[in-house]
Amino acid sequence: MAFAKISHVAHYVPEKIVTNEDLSKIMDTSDGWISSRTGIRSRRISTGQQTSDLAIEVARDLLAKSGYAAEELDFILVATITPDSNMPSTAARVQAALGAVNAFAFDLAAACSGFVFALATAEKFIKSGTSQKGLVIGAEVFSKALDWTDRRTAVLFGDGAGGVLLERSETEHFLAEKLYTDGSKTGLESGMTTVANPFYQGTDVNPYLQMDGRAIFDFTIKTVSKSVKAMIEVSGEPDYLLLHQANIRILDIMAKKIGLPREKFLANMQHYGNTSAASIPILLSENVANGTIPINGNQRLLLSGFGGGLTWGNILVLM
Ligand code: 4VN
Repeated sequence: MAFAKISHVAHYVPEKIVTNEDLSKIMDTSDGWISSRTGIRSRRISTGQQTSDLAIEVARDLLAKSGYAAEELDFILVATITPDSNMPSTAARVQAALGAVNAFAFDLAAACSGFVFALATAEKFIKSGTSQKGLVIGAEVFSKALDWTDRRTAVLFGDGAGGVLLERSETEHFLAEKLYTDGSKTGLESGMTTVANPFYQGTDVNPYLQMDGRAIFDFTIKTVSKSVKAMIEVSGEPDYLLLHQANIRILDIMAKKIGLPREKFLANMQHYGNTSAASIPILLSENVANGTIPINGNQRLLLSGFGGGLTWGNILVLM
């Protein structure tokens, strides 16, 4: 029987920091409003770097930390809804940049749940015995999908990438997993970025992210809380919960609803905003780097992604 484990983590964010104060100069908003309603104080914004550029930085760091050669990788999965292009995939661009000639590579689109969905997928390649090791990366340049005249959405998101090296293990590290989708509620969050194509001319397709914030917020509180609680009831209490970083108030409310101490809910959206599929792996990587999460095989981490689709999903992993 083969098992999978996360052996290394890495993240990369663009250099440029855009504060709430900066945003208040280009739209009718304020630091007071953004930070009290969302917890976000600043975000990183790409100046010319594409999603694959961010993902390649993460991939190179994962290889450096592990000591593996690019040729040893069996797969590269990139979770993104802001790919450089649909074809080639962002993952194929990463594969080429690394020279990972033995790896198959593809993108996976599940919005803010993308990293959790991709990690669940990658684990199966290892568990089935068909793959030994590979990279799972969440990467977004969300700034290119935002309507910078819409203060309801533009202030919420940021750019960045994070990822893990997943490899074969003799013991079980994936303790529980459950993924969900409700495609009937897709209108709560949508976006379409390829309107330059004449096919879309004369249609009402909107190129920018649109979000019914209240509805997404309520869905998260009600449905995602319930799913996390259900996992904990069956599989036990985690040491830390790494939830998608959409809004700090979500963490406060979820902690109460689930009945766990708020300190167990890690947060970094203050510095990065909502980075969609990148938010959980950036959070994981930062907390490994600062010593909060030692990779010692004893840390029970509950990863919870939720967002557009609607999609949501939870993984309880031992790291
Ligand atoms: C989960 C959530 C959000 C989200 C929804 C709404 C929202 C984040 C609207 C109300 C506004 C403050 C900001 Cl909860 C987004 C995703 C998708 O990544 C997932 N912020 N807000 C206010 O207070 O008026």
